[in-house]
Amino acid sequence: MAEQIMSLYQHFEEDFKIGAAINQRTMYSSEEVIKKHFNSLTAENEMKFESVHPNENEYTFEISDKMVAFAEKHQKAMRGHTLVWHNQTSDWIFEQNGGLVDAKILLKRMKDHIDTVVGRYKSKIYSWDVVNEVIADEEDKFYRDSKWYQVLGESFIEKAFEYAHSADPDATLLYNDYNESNPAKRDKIYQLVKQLKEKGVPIHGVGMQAHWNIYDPSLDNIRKAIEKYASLGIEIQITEMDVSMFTFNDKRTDLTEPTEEMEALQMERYLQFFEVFKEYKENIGAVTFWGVADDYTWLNDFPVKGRKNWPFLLDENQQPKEAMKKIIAT
Ligand code: HAH
Repeated sequence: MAEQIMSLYQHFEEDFKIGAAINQRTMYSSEEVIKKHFNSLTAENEMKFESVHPNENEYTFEISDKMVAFAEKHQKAMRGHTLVWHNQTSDWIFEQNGGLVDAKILLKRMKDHIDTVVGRYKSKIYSWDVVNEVIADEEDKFYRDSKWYQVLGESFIEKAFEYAHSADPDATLLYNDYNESNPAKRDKIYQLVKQLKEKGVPIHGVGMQAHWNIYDPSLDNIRKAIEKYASLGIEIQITEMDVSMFTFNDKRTDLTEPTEEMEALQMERYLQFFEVFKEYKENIGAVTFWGVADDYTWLNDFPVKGRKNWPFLLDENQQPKEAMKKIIAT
């Protein structure tokens, strides 16, 4: 008989939700471990702009509806990802008469999108990643140079939050980004959210994507980022956590399984992360992994196509790793 282990989400029930990103395949292939270990779900791709709104007058909700029904059936909370982003967004929204769309029309299209998507899942989705990744990675630059920014300037950010809030006044609305623990980027994210709050924009929190690895970022920088965001009196969610076995610049492709050293480091890091999350449980509403188990992760194609990675607490056989057992035992 398989060894019994307590549930990860039940272990943290008093602290924060434990989430997983699911897709059309993993929601079925991992159904049992999802039921057992997670109480919050995010669609990995299926609610993104290009998935639900391929043409101006065409919304495609078949798959996202299935996911919401799956969450309801298993009594899991559901997060929404994502409304306004520079990636995986249909080209038509930025086009008009063969050129770049004008500001008024782009804003109207954005409003229609947000009204329709947020409205459809009103009271079924507890929190939305309203705006994703608008801060630049370059230290000397504040905003990312996206089509949203080119056409609307920074104003699209507050508009997105206002539209989302009127479509579902009860949803927790987040600004979501990666490299969120890097001090320079952290300070820009902080400035952005602070300015929005001061203007009275309905933003309720920061999503720290947490695409981390077994070496970076340092625990100290993670702690400082959480502290800084928390000082704004907003909610923090860890929205897309994974702990890669490789640093971002390590492009090696020779491994068919993780080394023992990698596994040991990953365990140590996971234990430290969850200790910090516990410390800040008053500020943290949910900790979501960007997948379920090591049998599927987007990192198998990013940043190196076709390279295996093992970033989660459940292994390739969807069995708990030592790290998971230790987390549950503490
Ligand atoms: C995230 N970006 C996105 O929010 C998520 O929607 C996607 O499925 C995976 C990761 C992280 C990211 C990126 O898109 C490009 C470079 C670095 C990090």
